[in-house]
Amino acid sequence: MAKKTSDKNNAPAQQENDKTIKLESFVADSSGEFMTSNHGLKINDDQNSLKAGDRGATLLEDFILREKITHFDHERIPERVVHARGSAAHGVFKVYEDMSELTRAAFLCDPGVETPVFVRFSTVAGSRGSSDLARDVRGFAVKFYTQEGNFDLVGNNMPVFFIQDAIKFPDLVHAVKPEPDNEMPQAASAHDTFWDFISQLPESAHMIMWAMSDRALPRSYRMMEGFGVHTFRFVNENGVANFVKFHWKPLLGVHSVAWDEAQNISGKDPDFHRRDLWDAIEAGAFPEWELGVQIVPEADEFKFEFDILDPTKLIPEELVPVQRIGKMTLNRNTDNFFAETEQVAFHVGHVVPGIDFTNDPLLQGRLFSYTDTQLIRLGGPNFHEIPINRPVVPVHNNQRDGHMRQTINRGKTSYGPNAIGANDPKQAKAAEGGFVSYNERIDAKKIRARSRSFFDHFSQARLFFNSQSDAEKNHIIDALSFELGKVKAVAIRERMLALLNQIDGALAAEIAFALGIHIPDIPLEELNNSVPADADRSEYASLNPEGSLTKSDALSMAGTIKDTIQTRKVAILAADGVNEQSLSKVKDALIAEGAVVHIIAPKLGQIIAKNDKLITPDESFLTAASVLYDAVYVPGGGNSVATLEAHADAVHFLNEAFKHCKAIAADDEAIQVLESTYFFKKLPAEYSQETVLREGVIVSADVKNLTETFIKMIAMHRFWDRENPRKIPA
Ligand code: HDE
Repeated sequence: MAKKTSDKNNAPAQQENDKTIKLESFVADSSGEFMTSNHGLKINDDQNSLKAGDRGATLLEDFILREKITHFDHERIPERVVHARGSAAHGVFKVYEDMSELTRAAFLCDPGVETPVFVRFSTVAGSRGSSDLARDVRGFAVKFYTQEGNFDLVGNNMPVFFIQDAIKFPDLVHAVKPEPDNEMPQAASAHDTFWDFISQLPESAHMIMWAMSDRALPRSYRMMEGFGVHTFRFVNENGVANFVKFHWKPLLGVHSVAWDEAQNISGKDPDFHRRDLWDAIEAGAFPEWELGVQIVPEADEFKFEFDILDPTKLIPEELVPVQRIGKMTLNRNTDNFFAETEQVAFHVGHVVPGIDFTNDPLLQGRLFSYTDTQLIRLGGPNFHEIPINRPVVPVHNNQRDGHMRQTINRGKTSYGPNAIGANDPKQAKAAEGGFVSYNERIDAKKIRARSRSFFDHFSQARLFFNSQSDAEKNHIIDALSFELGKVKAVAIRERMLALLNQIDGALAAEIAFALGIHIPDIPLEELNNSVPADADRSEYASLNPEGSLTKSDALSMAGTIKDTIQTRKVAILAADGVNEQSLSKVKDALIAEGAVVHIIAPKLGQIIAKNDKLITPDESFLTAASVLYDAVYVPGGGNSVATLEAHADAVHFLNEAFKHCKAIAADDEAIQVLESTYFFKKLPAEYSQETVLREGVIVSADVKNLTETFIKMIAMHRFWDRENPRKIPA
């Protein structure tokens, strides 16, 4: 079987694994083949339908036309009701050490085992064709094809959720989706129905802080954390259970873009995240995450100030550290988007022995929803037979038939117990790998209710806000001011201010100022409107205790990994007459550090450098945009500098890069170009290297010094201090 290799930049081969080998048998490749009908008949004329005369009516007899058009008419399937917009890739996972003390899951017990994975990232609210850069939660769904069956870790890039009980999920989704009368706005929560719902539901407060934070605007899927959200259980060989929270920690750090930038990217390249993931894998820069776990012994279930079954709460890393237990690497792009990314069916209920559930009421509802939704989306009960969904281990049971059944089950018996078929397929004992549910004791009355232990709706929202850097706090304030500013009903804005006031008075005051209204005095007991008809409202009143932890560094992105420029995109602006030596030196140094470098010129074709060398630009100012890059460099060269200085798009490129707090470097010879920007005069006339570094802009006559400083600056990702004072040049 052919090994799939990457053809670009001598990148490492995109490796085979158990799953990709199995997928090969379903792959069709038409290279060098004759065209046939779906039934194998060779097609002679695919250009003309069968007609009565060359101008004549088309004949019903044309079975070839009918087959082709009919298939086309049925090409679409319903998009996912949530997480419709997604991108996926293949990869592998390996555990670092034997985890058998905690779990009997075989793929977590043997560091020698490499488990194939398929990972789909997504936005939540938008349709399939919507922009990647919507302000939204991101889905982070991982299918592990283990030797004990598939384990799906269907998580998000935020560790908590909007609601505490699955019964509210349809309401949440109806509220956030485009409004039903006019189907607006697309892929955005900034509208009345979303905030109307949220403003009645204080349990959403914590998640709202995450959703309004920079986490909702990832720079890349490759630079996001992932979270299982719910508390799950690990169960070991002896049946001993521990609670577990799952985390994914990206090795490139956690980084975001600015809101203004996100909105621009949505126009310039709505496929920005999809392209970024695809390009990185094609180039052999395989994205990596470490799998982390927080372990809580069963005996400690009630030791926290919050309920570990409440999905609006996280377990602060200060209280329970995250142990990194393995690494996932994505190393192969899909062959076919529909067959793989669209048809993949995740389900939180796909577990393996050693991993089990808790009574988190959101998780319990999800356990129903995921199979159910595939029945409509993928059209019937045999979606597990679609190649991407098949486990790598054989499937044997007495389930039969149904739409599009692929398996040809041999034998007379499709029931058990049976004697005719020697009772096969047989049940597996626990020791033989059979799944046995954790023996949790439940002794309770049947009741529709919410536990009082779920009613502290604000302390972790406050913990999150307090843990943010100043820049991150400003972004949250701006996001809420934007979103609530888009809300038309003043009463909704007011209710939201009352809610936010419970989180932090100064936060609410800033937003009230932006909205030009006062914070209404709604008592805490009256904030929760998610109350059963017969209930005493006071029983459903939110609580707002102080919380003993005031700050958790892990919740801020400020301290993330900032020592690599791997896969960062750097633009070099150049025109005829450019100084080729400095351009090439900087370019080579950036590439050596793993960055992706594009030369951008006034037009495509070739640039004639000052030393007469020909340089082929990757993009022109027409096809590129500042928002698609992480940093920009302007080399010297008299004519090039004069051209760029007079080129509105080149100056705009730099202005925008500065506005979005990106690293900027220029040769001393190119200083005129910077002088045409709005920001350069802001730098002290006598700039020292340190001052320049802090600002994220370096101008130097010494290419070596420039390159070293530039690389450090790019690794820092953004210079958010530059947002203050805020100027809008572009
Ligand atoms: Fe989902 N969710 N969800 N969800 N979810 C779906 O399943 C649902 C929730 C998540 O890339 C659907 O196959 C309910 C939390 C991801 O294919 C659907 C509830 C978390 C994906 C569904 C939740 C998620 C989905 C739609 C509340 C983070 C995309 C299509 C009880 C831990 C998977 C589909 C992919 C998809 C239901 C809440 C993550 C309708 C009822 C919490 C990443 O079944």
